[in-house]
Amino acid sequence: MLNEAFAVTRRGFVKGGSALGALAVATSGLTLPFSKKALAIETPAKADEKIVWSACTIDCGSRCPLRMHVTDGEIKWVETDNTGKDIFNDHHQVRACLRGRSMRRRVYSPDRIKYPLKRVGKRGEGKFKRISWDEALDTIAGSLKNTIKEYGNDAVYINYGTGTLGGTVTKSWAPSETLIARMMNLCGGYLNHYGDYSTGSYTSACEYLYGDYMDTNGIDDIEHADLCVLFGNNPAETRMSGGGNVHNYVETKKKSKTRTIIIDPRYTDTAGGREDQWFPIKHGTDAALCAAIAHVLITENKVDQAFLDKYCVGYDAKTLPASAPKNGSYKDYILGNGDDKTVKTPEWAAPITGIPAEDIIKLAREIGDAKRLYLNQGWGLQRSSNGEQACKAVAMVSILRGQVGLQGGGTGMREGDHTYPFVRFPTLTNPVQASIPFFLWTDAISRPFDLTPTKDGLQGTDKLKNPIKFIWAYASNTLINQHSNINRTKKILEDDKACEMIVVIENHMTSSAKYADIILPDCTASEQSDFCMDGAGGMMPYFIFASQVIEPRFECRTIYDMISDLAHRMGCGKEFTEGRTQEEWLRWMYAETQKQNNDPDLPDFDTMRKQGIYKKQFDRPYVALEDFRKDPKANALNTPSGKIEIYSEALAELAKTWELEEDEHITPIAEYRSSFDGWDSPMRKQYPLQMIGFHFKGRVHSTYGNVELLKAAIPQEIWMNPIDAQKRNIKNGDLVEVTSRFGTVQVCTKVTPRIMPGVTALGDGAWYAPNKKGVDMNGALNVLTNNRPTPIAKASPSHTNLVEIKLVKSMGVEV
Ligand SMILES: Nc1nc2c(c(=O)[nH]1)N[C@H]1C(S)=C(S)[C@@H](COP(=O)(O)OP(=O)(O)OC[C@H]3O[C@@H](n4cnc5c(=O)[nH]c(N)nc54)[C@H](O)[C@@H]3O)O[C@H]1N2
Ligand SMILES: Nc1nc2c(c(=O)[nH]1)N[C@H]1C(S)=C(S)[C@@H](COP(=O)(O)OP(=O)(O)OC[C@H]3O[C@@H](n4cnc5c(=O)[nH]c(N)nc54)[C@H](O)[C@@H]3O)O[C@H]1N2
Ligand code: SF4
Ligand SMILES: [Mo]
Repeated sequence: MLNEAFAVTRRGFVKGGSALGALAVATSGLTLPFSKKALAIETPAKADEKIVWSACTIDCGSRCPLRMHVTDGEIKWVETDNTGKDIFNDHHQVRACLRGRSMRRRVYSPDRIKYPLKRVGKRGEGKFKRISWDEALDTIAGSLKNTIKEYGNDAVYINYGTGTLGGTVTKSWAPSETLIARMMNLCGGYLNHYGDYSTGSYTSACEYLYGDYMDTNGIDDIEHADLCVLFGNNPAETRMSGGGNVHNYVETKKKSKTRTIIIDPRYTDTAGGREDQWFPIKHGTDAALCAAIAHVLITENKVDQAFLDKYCVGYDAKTLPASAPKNGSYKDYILGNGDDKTVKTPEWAAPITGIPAEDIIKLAREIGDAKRLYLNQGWGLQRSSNGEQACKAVAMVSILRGQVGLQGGGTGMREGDHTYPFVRFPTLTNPVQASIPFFLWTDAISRPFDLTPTKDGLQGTDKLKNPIKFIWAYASNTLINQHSNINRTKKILEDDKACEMIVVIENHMTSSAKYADIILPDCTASEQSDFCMDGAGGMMPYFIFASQVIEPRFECRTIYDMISDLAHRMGCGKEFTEGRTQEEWLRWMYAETQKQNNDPDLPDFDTMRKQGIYKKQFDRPYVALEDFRKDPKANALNTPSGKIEIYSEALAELAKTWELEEDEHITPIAEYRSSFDGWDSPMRKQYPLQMIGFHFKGRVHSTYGNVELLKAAIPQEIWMNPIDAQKRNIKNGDLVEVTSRFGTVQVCTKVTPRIMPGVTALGDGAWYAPNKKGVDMNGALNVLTNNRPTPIAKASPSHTNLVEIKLVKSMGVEV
């Protein structure tokens, strides 16, 4: 399968968790000498206080150091990075956001799981009794051995979870890079999954177009561009902190004044007065907008023909593969010579996108006139029922303009960053080949033997041999809260004859934890030491040494400790630990990193521990595919042709052989086709409003979602345009009921012209809290979402939703 051939994942590391593989990722650009004297401006500790470096390791796309002030063994307050000169891109400070600074409130939360727990009521009821660690681990080992004996290793599944993505020992994502995977691999393996909630459709689109997961130039590269266009990308919420890309964006924008255009159904915080223009667009229609832009570029002679001829396949007849129909090129599609006989004019795109034709023409001309175009897409538009085509269509604009591999240009994908290679915990190889799409894990419980490669994207096997019988959920709330269509998932999990054992390893009593058979109480990042990284750092990659700040609370144990103990019960304890403690593994990883990076600036282990953070400063923004641009033969892409596949024969083959529904489309070039639950769906009669989700500054998914102070400061609200609100007699702040065909939630409104009419938006990750009738009272997004996967990647279309909204209680005011 094509997906299997590609090695680099979205966060820059090689699939399969090979420690050495991490080093294979190239970094580009020059490094500046690191000033070893980037000394801390010490906040003086009080006499009885100590300050310990820690970190926030949640998956927000950034990574922040925290400096914990501890008195009498208790964290009293939290500050952040205070090292360096605080000059942008001169080892600048990596300042944590409000979430990280409220870490203390998570460590001491009343929701903390204190002891190992065993379910006593029905599954999902949330009734547990305290048991000893020995009983918990014996039960798990017994169940695991039984599952493997009765069914096989492929009946064991490690669910997706990103709660501690930023750790190394504690790393929870990718599942194949966890300590659970290491232990399972020593016991014969587990059922794989491919793809992820973050970038499922995006990754698939990249693989067919560019041959691998692909990013674009650093966002700080707008400095070298004449024009910046951001499609569905909102770093002000999704890449926060002083190390994150919002900082890089804002500082570079201040310096360069590069004209910036935001394309998003919402007027985002990234726009926030800094943008030059905002184009509100109907969700799921970016491919139509991009086709119309392409029409203007082609008819006004603004495409880079030499680039298209040399680096690409299928733009026009010249480079169209022999297997393609004569009128099958991208140019044919745009000019109306394709099978649909439709010319993709701005007038054609206007009613689809909601953007007037004259605005599309103006935008296309600006794009056509920019010598360097920094065009970048977030992952919002790919979380749609036609997400794969939207991604590819957006990238086409950069490709038509010949921007790939140039400083100030880019591939049209999401921003990348310089990285600092760090050797990881080796998690070994999974002997099991079978792999399901990440989004179909519930189907692998409820209808495992129906799943096929051509209908459901099964890989590595033609048929599953077993249903999922045993689930590991480590630092994951995707059992319930974060997976689409909660009401459906609940029913599947409630049957404990189907999936027989669910083990949740958590800090807090989440909605997913309530569906566990055994819960293991984990240490937080504050209760153990680890190296922390994997945040987007722009021109300044860095890593953090988080030291143990306080003793483990209650009976919590570290993941290394508990899985080592379990490995002994499974008969592979020695192989699992290799005789090392957690501290010794940290020393091992650091020594390997020192050896392989050969970086004279890296301090020794003990100095690193004291120093807390190590920053590497590059002198120019990261450029994606720079080598390919310089020499496309020597640095051929991983596509079958080695070139950018505007026309993909692999996709043409899928279109012919895969089983698709009427409203699903696979096309070898980037076409616009609407899909299920789209803006033109017949369902809109009943559910007239589109509802997108978005990643929200108040939380990272569900994490931090139980911090009362954050909830009060940044309340959960559904965004509605005043026109839609007035029609329903709804005012700003009113309590409303939002209903899709999958469920109902209650939430307050934010009535605002910051969202276009016909579209509404709800932040992802509020904690699921159903009342007796099953209506969620917290605005939990996944009560409303569809579990039907996208056509190619079989990924989550979770921003594509149709809803109706009605007033429950008038509490608001006119705006
Ligand atoms: N509708 C809709 N659904 C979505 C999305 C969307 O946009 N819309 N986004 C999707 C995306 S992109 C993602 S990545 C997923 C994220 O889904 P998840 O990976 O489930 O992310 P979180 O909800 O943050 O859950 C992480 C869990 O880790 C726990 N945790 C934190 N720190 C620790 C620790 O130190 N140890 C342990 N054991 N646990 C810890 C937290 O308490 C939390 O329960 O959600 C997906 N779901
Ligand atoms: N604070 C915070 N930060 C986070 C997270 C979080 O939960 N909270 N989650 C982290 C994770 S795991 C991930 S994967 C990333 C997610 O990063 P993204 O996927 O990029 O974030 P989203 O907010 O889902 O989408 C980005 C924007 O796309 C817009 N959008 C939606 N549909 C469309 C469309 O059809 N067309 C266009 N043009 N725009 C559209 C949304 O309004 C939103 O502003 O964020 C990470 N950062
Ligand atoms: S949530 Fe993200 S930006 Fe905020 S402190 Fe944690 S790592 Fe930093
Ligand atoms: Mo994500």
